[in-house]
Amino acid sequence: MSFETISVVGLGYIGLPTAAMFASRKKKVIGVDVNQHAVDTINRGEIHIVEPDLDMLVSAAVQQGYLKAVINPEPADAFLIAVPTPFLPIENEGDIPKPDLRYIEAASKAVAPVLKKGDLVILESTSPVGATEQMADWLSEARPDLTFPQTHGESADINISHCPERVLPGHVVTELVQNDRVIGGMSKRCSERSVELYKTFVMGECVITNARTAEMAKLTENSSRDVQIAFANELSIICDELDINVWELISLANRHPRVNILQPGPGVGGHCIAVDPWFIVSKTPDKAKLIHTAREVNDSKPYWVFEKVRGMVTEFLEQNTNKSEKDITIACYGLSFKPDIDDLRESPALEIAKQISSNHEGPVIAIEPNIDELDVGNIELVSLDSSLTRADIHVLLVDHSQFKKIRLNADFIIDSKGIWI
Ligand code: SAJ
Repeated sequence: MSFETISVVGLGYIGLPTAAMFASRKKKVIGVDVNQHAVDTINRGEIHIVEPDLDMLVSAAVQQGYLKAVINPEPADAFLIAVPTPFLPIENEGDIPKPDLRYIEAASKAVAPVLKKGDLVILESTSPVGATEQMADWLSEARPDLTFPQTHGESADINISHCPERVLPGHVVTELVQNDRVIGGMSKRCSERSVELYKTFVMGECVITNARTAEMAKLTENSSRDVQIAFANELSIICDELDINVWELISLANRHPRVNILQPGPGVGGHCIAVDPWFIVSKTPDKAKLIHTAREVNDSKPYWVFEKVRGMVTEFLEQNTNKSEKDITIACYGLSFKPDIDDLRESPALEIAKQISSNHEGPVIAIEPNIDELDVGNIELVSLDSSLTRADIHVLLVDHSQFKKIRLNADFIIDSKGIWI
């Protein structure tokens, strides 16, 4: 049976581009979101998130009548669940963060009433191992009149798979089409139907496995990156103590044909790499030692940078005995979680700027070329030219392309990305 109508539940950074992509291939797409503002914005042909080229895709899809957004699910042939999987609130400091599956549960319960025999349900949200089976149980509890793969295998009425998204923010539109796709069906038939669905727009290979392996594959990709960045961050701290330029060191080591070290920075931000490894650690806490340590190394890096700034304030005062801390202006260059984006959520740079602002007695200014306003503590958003003349201490936190174009000649610089030293 082919897929005439496709429903995407959760119209965020993954769901909306995916919905628009199916619509661009002339499929009827029903996007579902609990956020009325998002629904209204999309139905006007506009977007509520920042992602290159997505505005044109959504505008065309809505105008041509292939995409509409609604609050409550409607019948469709396939349902893709792309809702957030954050952490549960941490009760005690040092506790291992645990995944919060409430959005998947809510989406399953919302979709269940409109399911019919022959439908395909795909979990796209990054999830701990076992979440797809859990989703299948929620669906089957809500619809005892239908059969599901956990009890009926190949002959089930409803097919269920986990097909994790793996696209890089800022490159979503191209990566959705070009990346290979991991397809983890709960049965062979679930996988085959999922491949058929994704082949609507995916040019990369759709590689079949089971649901648990697909869940672990996504977590492994992001954990691998986290562990590698932790190695670079640990090296940067070691090199600082040994008076070695870590960026020169890494570029030398990377000349070895089998070495490829990533870049140190102020810490790891975003909603994926700093979160997903915990899904492995919380499931197997006694076994996931390296992954756990990498998280701790990366999470502690912003505080290390902050301590370096405090040390530089002391040094400045030792060299300028006529001044007090109140006279020192500190400039933070970059606040987003990675270069050339406007996303400040889960940003180590923003965390460092906040720490500086709440501990420093003098003015704190920030230069963030990708945003127009800032409402954080008493940090003043200024232009690059203004900061270059006003600041006494320059703290580079994000390697935005605008910052790479200049050479800063100043006595007091902390460069967490190695572009000015
Ligand atoms: N970072 C470093 N050093 C590096 C590379 C990155 O400190 O050498 C930092 C960045 O500054 C940022 C953080 O790591 O704070 C994460 O940035 P990122 O570009 O590595 O990744 P994300 O979070 O934007 O997207 C990742 C991608 N995963 C992998 O590359 C394995 C993407 O493909 C996933 O789809 C996405 O997570 C996701 O949604 O899970």
